[in-house]
Formats: sequence, C-alpha cells, structure tokens
Amino acid sequence: MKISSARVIVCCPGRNFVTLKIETDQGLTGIGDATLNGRELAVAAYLDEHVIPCLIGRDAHQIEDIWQYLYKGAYWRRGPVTMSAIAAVDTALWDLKAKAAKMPLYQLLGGKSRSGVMVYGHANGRDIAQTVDEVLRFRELGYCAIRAQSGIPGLEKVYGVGRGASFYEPADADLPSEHDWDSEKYLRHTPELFDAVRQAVGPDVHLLHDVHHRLTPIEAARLGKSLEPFHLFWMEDATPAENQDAFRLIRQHTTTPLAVGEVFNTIWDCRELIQNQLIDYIRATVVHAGGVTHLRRIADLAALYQVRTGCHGATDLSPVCMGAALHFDLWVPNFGIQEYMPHTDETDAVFPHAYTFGDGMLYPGDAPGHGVEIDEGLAARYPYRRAYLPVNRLQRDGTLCNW
Ligand code: CS2
Ligand code: MG
Repeated sequence: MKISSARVIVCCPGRNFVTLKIETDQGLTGIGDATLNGRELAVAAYLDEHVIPCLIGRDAHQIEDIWQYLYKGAYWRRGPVTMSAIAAVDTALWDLKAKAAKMPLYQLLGGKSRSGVMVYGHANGRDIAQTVDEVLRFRELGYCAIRAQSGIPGLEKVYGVGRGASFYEPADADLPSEHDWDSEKYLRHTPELFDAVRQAVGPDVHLLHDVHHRLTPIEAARLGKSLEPFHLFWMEDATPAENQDAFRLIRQHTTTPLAVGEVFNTIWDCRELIQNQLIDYIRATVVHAGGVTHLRRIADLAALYQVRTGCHGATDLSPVCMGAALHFDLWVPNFGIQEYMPHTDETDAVFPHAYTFGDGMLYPGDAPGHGVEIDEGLAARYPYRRAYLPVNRLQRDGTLCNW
C-alpha cells in the first residue's frame, strides 16, 4: 500500500484545526490531527514543505520506519512544531493500517484493557457558588471525575475558566490579550473552593484542578499541601516543567497527586520526572507527542514507575486526536483518565466520528481505523482565523508570569 498523495486541510469551525490527509494507491485514506494552538500555520507549512514531499511513494504500512525517518532524518529533533507534524503522519498511518485490516485501531495496539475510557469534565464558575453548581451539574450528566476552576476575587479574568457552561476556548483574540495574575489571591482562594466542592459532592467523585503553570515550586508545594484534606485526583501543571527537578521540591511537601505534560513533545521531556517518580500522571497526548507510536513509548516508560496516563483533551485538539487517543486509552495498561471537553456542533459536523459519551465514559466505537473522518466540503466553508492564547502578568507590577 503506497502513499500516493497527502494534503493539509486548515479550517476554523469555531476554532482552528490542522488536519493531514494521506491517500494510498489502494484508494484508502487516513487522517491525522496536526493542530498546535496559536501556531497552526507553522505546522501546516512544516508538513507542506518539509514532510509531504518525502512521503510520496513510501509503503504506508511502515509506520515505525517512517516515524524514525522523519524524527532522525530532520537532524533538528523534537519541538512542538516538528512533533505535531510527525504525529499527524503517524496518526494517519495508524488509521490507514487499521482500515486496511478492517479493525478498530485499539485491536492493532493489543486489544481492549477495559470496557470504556473514564473521562473528566470541566466545571467552571465565576465564583465558588457557581463552580459548585457546575460540579453538581456535571455529576448529573454522569461524570465521576470533574475538574473545578473558578474566578478569583480581585482578578478580572482567570485563564482556564471557560465563559459559557459547556464550551471552552482560551485562544480568544487575534493578538494575545493580557490578563492580571496574583498568586497570593489564588493560593488563598483555591482551598476554599475545594472545601465547598468536596462538601457538596461527597467523597466518591474524583476532583481535579489545573494550575496552568502559574506557581513557583514552593508556592505549588503550599497549594498541594493545603488541598490534601480534599483528596484531589490530581493537581495539574503546578509549575513549569522545563526544570524537571522543580517537581522534587513539590513532591517533598505534599501527597496531592501531580499531573504534568500537556505541553511535552517527547519522552525526553518527562524521562526524569517519571524515572524519579516525581509525578503520578503524564498528560502527553497523540497530537503534540509524536503520535500513537511515540505516546506508546512514553506510556511504557511510565508503567515501569507506576505513573499513569491522563491524556490532554482540550478543544484545541481536534476530534481526530480525540478519536486516536481513545483507542490508545482503551488499550494502554497503565491508563489513568482522559480529559474531555465536547467540541461545538460545527466542529463535530466537520469531523464526523464514531466515539460516543455515556455515564462518564467515552467509547471509541468499532469503526475501522480511529473512527474519525473529515468533511472537506464543509471544512472549506470555515477559513482560518488567527487566534492567540493570552499572556499573564503579575498584577502588582506587570512582570510576565512563569505560565
Ligand atoms: C488546559 C488546556 O485542558 C487543559 O488542561 O491546560 O486548556 C490548555 O490551556 C490549552 O489546550 C492550550 O492550548
Ligand atoms: Mg492543562
């Protein structure tokens, strides 16, 4: 099965998505997500100019060799642009191989390890009372794991707190907007939030929280310690992780489980964190970490150290990434949880998919491949619009935050 053509499709059904479609001489097609929020066209150009010309005529079944060829052959290794481009190729090839085998992708990975994929939903509120109501609403919808984020008194806008009840879009402007941040206000407010949420939902619901890299290591340690009475499932991205040792300091102070890695691209970004057991969950996912082929390598390393997976699943990852991630989740032995934020109806219409939600779980379905397609005609009706993630500055003097 030879690759006969490949093309990049950029569309904006409510937000930007970059999709790679690979065609073969046998008439089968496979697709992969290549979306990198706020830097979409960099990946599109990388694919168009530097990857697609090297793919034509290759055997589409040689997924591993093509992965190594793109990774090692570039000379310039790693980085989000390169690894998202490689991920798109890898995902499209796994889709093709599974379609050729007439099997759902999870079968090729080794079959089901569980009946469905536990997901967590996002409860957001402008204050504690509204966030508690949202948590209870998610409970009613069947979620058994819920992330809670709330507005903070004295801060006008807080990153990660969605505006509407269901949809979430942090890339909100065609130039980066700037938000104020104050760690002390946040550190005082967040334990009060989780005290109220835990009292409202009782002990059995998994509660999660995302710090979005805004704290220093010692501040993160303080937060983890102050959240211990509320038994979080995890505290995510407590501090930036370029310096992997920073997590040693947090770990020394708290038993709150730690999750990190939605911005990681390779196993090298998390090797020390995993081998030193400084984290409990690894958040890397298909599109930003080199596709199924590389994510599997990360998960296997993590399994040796009892670190579990918790794939990133925000709406800036397309349904194509979600579909592939769900097949991965259904198989991976050290599965932890999967993030889930529903896409808008426009996005779902552009990307018809086999996965379904029910009772707090997602199911990838049994369609051959990863079960997600793209309606190119519809996609063409939504042209690209530049959009950026916001920037945070300390309220007191405008210093750019770590985040
Ligand atoms: C967030 C994301 O889902 C998460 O955990 O951290 O919303 C993240 O901010 C965006 O995916 C950035 O593109
Ligand atoms: Mg996050």
